[in-house]
Amino acid sequence: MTAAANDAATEPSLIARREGPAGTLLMNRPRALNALDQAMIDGFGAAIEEWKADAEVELVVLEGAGGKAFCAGGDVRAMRQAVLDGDHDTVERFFTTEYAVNQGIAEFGKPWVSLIDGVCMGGGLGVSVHGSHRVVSENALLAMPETAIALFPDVGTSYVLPRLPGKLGLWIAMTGARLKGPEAVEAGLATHFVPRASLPALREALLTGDAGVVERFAQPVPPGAVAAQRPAIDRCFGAGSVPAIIAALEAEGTEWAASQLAILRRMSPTSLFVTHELLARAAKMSLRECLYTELCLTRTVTVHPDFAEGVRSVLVDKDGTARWTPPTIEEVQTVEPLFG
Ligand code: QUE
Repeated sequence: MTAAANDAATEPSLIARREGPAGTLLMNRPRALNALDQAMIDGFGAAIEEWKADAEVELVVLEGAGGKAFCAGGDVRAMRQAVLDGDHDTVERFFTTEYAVNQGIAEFGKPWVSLIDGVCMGGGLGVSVHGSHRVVSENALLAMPETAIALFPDVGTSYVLPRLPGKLGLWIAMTGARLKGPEAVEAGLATHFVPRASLPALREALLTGDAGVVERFAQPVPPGAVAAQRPAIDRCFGAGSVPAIIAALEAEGTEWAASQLAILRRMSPTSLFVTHELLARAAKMSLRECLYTELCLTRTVTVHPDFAEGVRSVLVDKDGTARWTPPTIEEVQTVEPLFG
């Protein structure tokens, strides 16, 4: 089985293979940091359906091509263009099928082993974090940076993030904090740390069909930056509302708090409120309910002017000067209607 064709129509953008008892998936759009396009999503859906039912497939190994990225997210540039073109069917199809893949991975029932060696953001977390094994190297960089483009933590991370220790998840969701491999293990987003140099040997060992080999390659992670900031993160991000978090960070008076304030002031104000409310609701919901809530939000949030403007400023013009509507946290009234 192979997946759908990529832009160049030469190699598929998701390469699916059977290698003995393993199903292997290679995300293969290295020039776009393996960002997920519709063809890749469709390829994931087909592989999950086929391999879940095939008793000869004992596990799945997922990797990113090109040595730089695991997967930078979804093809949000294409989504922005579809929104501007009024092509809402394309947007609806993308998120519906992407979230079905996230649910399918959670329900796969066999080891789903992601080898994360490079950037893993947004949709990249969606195709890894619901699986059983999230292996990270020292080269891994994990983040949910959606508030920078006026989205929100989706792909089922609204389920995952509130279940991390303390207020780590809300901090990650609001600030888009980038966690290095060991920090991601510390936070609970990743499960195993394996040095990059050992990944080819780990991959080879996984092709025996035994996911238990991961334990033999994994190295302990010393408590680091995340543990050091935990008390301040919990204190400030547990304040109960976006304005209260801002006030708590201002009261903190540390260099760390000042840097977090500067980051939050650059994000879409509306998106910060949506994210805070979503994670509060999601803490009490199943993954399926979270994905449904996320899908409802995509329908309203992608037509809010901040989405096209955020993608423009971060990924199209790359000027980093988004003009948000409303422009400040203080001017946000309510985000309740966006939840439908
Ligand atoms: C926030 C995001 C994304 C992002 C940057 C953000 C995102 C995403 C990409 C991305 C990066 C490189 C690519 C590409 C997309 O960047 O979701 O096609 O080549 O997919 O600050 O949410």
